[in-house]
Amino acid sequence: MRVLVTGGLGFIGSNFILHMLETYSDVSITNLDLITYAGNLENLKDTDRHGDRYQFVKGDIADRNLVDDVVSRKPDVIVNFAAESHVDRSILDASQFLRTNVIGTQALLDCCRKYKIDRYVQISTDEVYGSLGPSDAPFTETNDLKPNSPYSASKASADLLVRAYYKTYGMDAVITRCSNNYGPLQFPEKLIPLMITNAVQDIELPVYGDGMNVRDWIHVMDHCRSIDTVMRKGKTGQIYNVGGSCEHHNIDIVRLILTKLGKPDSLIKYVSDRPGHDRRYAMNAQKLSNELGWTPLISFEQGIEQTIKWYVENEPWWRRIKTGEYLTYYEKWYGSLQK
Ligand code: NAD
Ligand code: TDX
Repeated sequence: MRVLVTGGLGFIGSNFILHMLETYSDVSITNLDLITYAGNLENLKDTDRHGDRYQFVKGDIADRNLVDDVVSRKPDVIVNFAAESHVDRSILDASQFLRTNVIGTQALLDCCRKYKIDRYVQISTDEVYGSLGPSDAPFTETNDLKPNSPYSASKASADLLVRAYYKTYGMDAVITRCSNNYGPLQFPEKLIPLMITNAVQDIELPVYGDGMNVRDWIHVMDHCRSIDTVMRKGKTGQIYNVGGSCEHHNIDIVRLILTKLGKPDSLIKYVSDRPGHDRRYAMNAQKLSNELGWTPLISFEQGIEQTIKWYVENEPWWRRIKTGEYLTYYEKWYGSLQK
């Protein structure tokens, strides 16, 4: 199987590529990635040992000519991870979110159609459904799309385009919508790696609002296995929710990280809330488990332990990232949240 992965230098894409190369000897991967601030060549330095089963192309999914050239090599399947993925950055400026997440998806879909690619997989998110109240049932695939941030609005727009290409042109396309991922190689702007690395650095841990927002956590390898399953066995035109059935309040996650690292709670700093902050996400992934037989394998206790250990052991990886562009962003965003 020849797979074109986009955005494979980011957190989930690079874990997915490593999973595919290590699990199957008959899979080859081309990775198209723009190397934005979130893309890191170091994430895939271990692909050397897979020889010509892994190939990298630097470029923008919104660059039609380039996408046409890459897709004309006729992969069997395209898996689109490439996106601007951080809600807070979308609040500061949504422009790049629309270009990559919407226009980029359209360019991929058009080329997929032109070259009659067998299958297109769109990696989407639980955030397209909006926010739940404390006693609401978890999201199912039939929930309305009610995105609340520029990021989630751009992801919902991409999902609607995928649906339209399936309906209008009969393209073979599937969508996965996953809850919050954590694990090795996650960019330290996201909650879990930010809190781990700030705690190691003995700098304050910024908690938005009252810290009582709820996220449904899943280990990145369980997410990668679900994508592999949907890519191979998913029914055309279908949407599959993916989740860990593992809801936690943000503040509990932050306290757990501090305890595991032997750091004091006094490092916690409550800051102003994220504008439009979704209160709760929870996913019902019954369709995926009943129809395709997927279930998550990694418990949160195991996964968070392994993740903290990974960041502690890979300090040079995140120290290099927490400089330059990242610092400019950090100061601008957290400066705007000081109470
Ligand atoms: P990430 O920000 O870590 O990585 C994104 C990757 O896409 C980077 O390598 C970046 O260089 C690349 N990229 C960005 N713009 C590009 C462009 N125009 N052309 C080519 N490459 C480009 O993101 P992630 O956390 O790995 O998320 C991957 C996908 O999964 C995204 O589509 C995201 O919406 C979705 N998702 C993420 C989560 C999560 O918890 N992180 C949960 C559900 C869904
Ligand atoms: O400094 C922080 N303080 C804080 O309290 C940060 C960065 C986050 N938070 C809160 C906001 C959220 O309630 O933690 C929660 C998680 O925040 P993020 O890590 O930014 O994730 P979230 O906004 O939930 O979105 C994530 O899950 C769905 C990913 O970033 C998306 O790409 C994915 O689609």
